[in-house]
Parts: sequence; C-alpha cells; structure tokens
Amino acid sequence: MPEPESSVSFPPAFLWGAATSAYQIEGAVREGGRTPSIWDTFSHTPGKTAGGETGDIAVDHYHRFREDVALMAELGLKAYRFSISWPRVQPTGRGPAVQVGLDFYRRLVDELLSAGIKPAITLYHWDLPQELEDAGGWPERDTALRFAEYAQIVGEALGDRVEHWITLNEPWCSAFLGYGSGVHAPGRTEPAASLRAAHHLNLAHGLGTSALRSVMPARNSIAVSLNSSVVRPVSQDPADLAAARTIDDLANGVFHGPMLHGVYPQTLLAATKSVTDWSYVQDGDLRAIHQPLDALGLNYYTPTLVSAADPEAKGPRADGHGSSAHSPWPGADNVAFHQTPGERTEMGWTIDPSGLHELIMRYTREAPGLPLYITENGAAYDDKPDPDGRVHDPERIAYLHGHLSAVRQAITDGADVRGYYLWSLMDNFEWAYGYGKRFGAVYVDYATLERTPKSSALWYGEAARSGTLPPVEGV
Ligand code: IFM
Repeated sequence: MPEPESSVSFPPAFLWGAATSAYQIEGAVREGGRTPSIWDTFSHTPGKTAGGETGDIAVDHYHRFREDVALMAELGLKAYRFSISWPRVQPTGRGPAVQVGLDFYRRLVDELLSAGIKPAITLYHWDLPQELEDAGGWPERDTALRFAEYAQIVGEALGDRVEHWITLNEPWCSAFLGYGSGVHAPGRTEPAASLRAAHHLNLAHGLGTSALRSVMPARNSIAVSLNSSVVRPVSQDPADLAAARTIDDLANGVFHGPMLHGVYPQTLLAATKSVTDWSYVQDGDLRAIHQPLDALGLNYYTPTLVSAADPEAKGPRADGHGSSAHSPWPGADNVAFHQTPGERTEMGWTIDPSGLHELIMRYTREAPGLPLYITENGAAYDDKPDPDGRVHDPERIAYLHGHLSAVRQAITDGADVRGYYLWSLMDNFEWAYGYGKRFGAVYVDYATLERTPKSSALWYGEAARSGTLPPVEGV
C-alpha cells in the first residue's frame, strides 16, 4: 500500500543542509595571519595521521568557496553548516580579531545569502589555537574564558546576518579523544585531564552562549552539537545494564547533564571518582553552563553496544573511535565494547537508522519543547569515478534514505526536528584517517581538487527541492 503523503513529506520549513568544518576543508593554513591550531601541530607530528596527511591544503575551500557555494545552490541545498577557524580570527587565542580572517567568513556568508542558502556557524570544531594548548589547553579554566571572548568577536561580526549558531561541535571528541585516548589533537593520554577538559568545554559553551546573546539580535538561534551516543547493553543482565549506564554517563550525561539540566549525573561522579574529584567545578559554573538554548544539535552515525567486561580480557577495545592503547572512557575499566551486527560503512561503523530515531525520541522526552536539528549524519564509502568520470554511490543513497526516513518517522511520532545537515558536503580531511575516508556527497579529486557531485548529491538535492525522499532502488 502506498504511504500516505504526510508520512513521506517533510515540513515545508525543514532545513535541508550539508555540513563541513574549517580544518577539514579550508587549507590556506598560513594565509591571512592564521597561526597553527592543535590540529596543525598534531597532523605534522610523525605517526599521528594516516600517511602523515595534514590539512595544509585540504580541499582548498579558502580559495574555492565561491565555486563551492555555487555547487550547493545548483544542488538545491537550503542550508550550510560550516565552522570558523579560531586561529584565523584570533591567532593567539586572545586579544583583538584579525580582520582579514573575519573578512573571509564575511565573504562566505555574503555568498551564501545571495545564493539563498542559510548559513549555520559552528564556533569550535576542534581547531584550538596552539598557543592556548601551550598554556594548558581545555583542561585549564582559562581556555573557557578565552572561548567566550572569541565567541563575542565572531557574534559581533556576523550576528546580524547569520541566524543559526552552534557553540561547540562534539565536545566529547575534544575531551576524550584529545586528552584521553590521544587519537585526536593534542594527543594527550591523561584520563583526569580529559574530565577536566569536558568540564571546561561545558563552561566554554555556557559562557560562549551568554557572550553571543550579549551581542546578537534576540531572533538568532543558539545551539550546541553533541555526538550523543545511543548506548545499548548486550543483555538485560544487571552487570551489562550498569556498563551501559556508565558509558551513557560518559558519552551523554557529562554534557547533557550540565547543559540541559544544570547538574552532573550522580552516577557519573561515582563512576569517575577513582580518576578525578571534580574539585575544578567552581561555585556558579553549573549555573553558567545551564543556559537557555534555542535548539539542540544531534550528530549521529552508529549505536554503541556494550557489556560488562570479562575481567580476564585484555587488549584494545572496539569502540569505533580509533586505535590507541589508551581508553577514551575514564573510569570505565569494567566495560567491554562490541561490534553491532549488520552492514558497515568504510569506517567500520554499523548502519542502523533505528538508533537515530531512538536518539531523537530520547531528547524529545529529555528536553521537551527544544527544537532539534540533526547537525551531522552520513557515511564514508570507497567512492571512485567510473570511466565517464561519474561517481555512483548507491550505498550512500540507501544510507541517507534510511536515516532521513527515521527522522521523518520521529517527526510523525511527535519530535520537533527542524533540519538535517548531511555530513559532509564534500570529501575532506577525516582527522587521524587523513584523506582515506570519503564522507562527501561531492567527490573531490585530491590531485586536481576538482569537485564532482556523486549520485547521492543529486538524490539529496532532489529531496531538498521537493521536501520528500525520492525513491531508492531496492528499498
Ligand atoms: O568528520 C567528522 C566530523 O568532523 C565530526 N563528526 C564525525 C565526522 C565523521 O567522523
């Protein structure tokens, strides 16, 4: 029986977008007074990224942004989420802004607006100015204060024309991959510092939100993008349920708790007590973090399957966050990670749209009344041009169809999801994996930097134009 129209059409104002981040696409790392970020330092350190690849050139978006905006317009995209490079705007992470740096983003915003594409700005997508890391980085409180200053600078410069703002992208990765497992910049492996970093990222979000509000029109929307995990226990055994609780606290509660409810979960404090005493949480911090938000950004790729650990088991854990002898989960020595069954993407991440539906419904209950945006979702595949130069990626189309159907179902089930940003607009620097993992809807030939929309880009553009999901073969 054909589905009734209302269950396949998205709301007319639904934002169909694509996302990127500065270090992954811009290149031009030494232009306009930009200084190194922690990712420049990390990627230039031997052994830290696949093949020693760096974001020096990336996909040269800094010089090709007009072409990229034209491509988005041609595809039919309605919104574009990008991040600002902090060291391009405020090279040492403190003091006055460099106008050349801000001018790049002013031009990008002008170009987007004149193409009818809504810009959405992420202030921090992992490229901390190196000087701030040299002063201690996110484990130090001062970094949060510096972030608020930077947020104010960017808000003053662009707040009149950009309505959608995101303070931080996936602070979990900044804290626990950056300071715990060390697979991300700055590559530190200090469990206690990773929890301090998490708190100061929370504080940065709160202070940054207040700073933005102090300089921007009230109509603007301020959100945060969290890679909120869907944590599932392998069984209902109390030990497995306890393992799932611990990982849920370390993945979700550590950020959602203070940001949405003004508290750290008691179970999180208990699970991490052998690692930290949380004494760096000062009076008034939780109030500062717990700012009213206008929306919540959810980034989703795959669920996390856990059990209680076999005390005899040793060796690296398959938690999907890169390989390191160090765990990104402080205090969770009693937890084992398992591969969720099912088809996987090129990252080895299991494809499971039901997780996205579950996530949306969870935050619909946990933050009633708060509009939700899917600020990242997508898949890496080993895409290659055919002899005619076209790139066919039916797997990505099926992935997008499955996940967008889950979003649509959640809307039918009462969730207020206002938009979806595909990760990513184009192939780019996938952090420690270098250029080997292609997440783009647009193929980039890394030798010539030529852009070619994959078949998924055309499919997604058609969805954006029509507000419905075009049919997919075999689905
Ligand atoms: O490429 C990243 C992005 O920078 C943050 N979220 C996950 C993506 C895929 O790994």
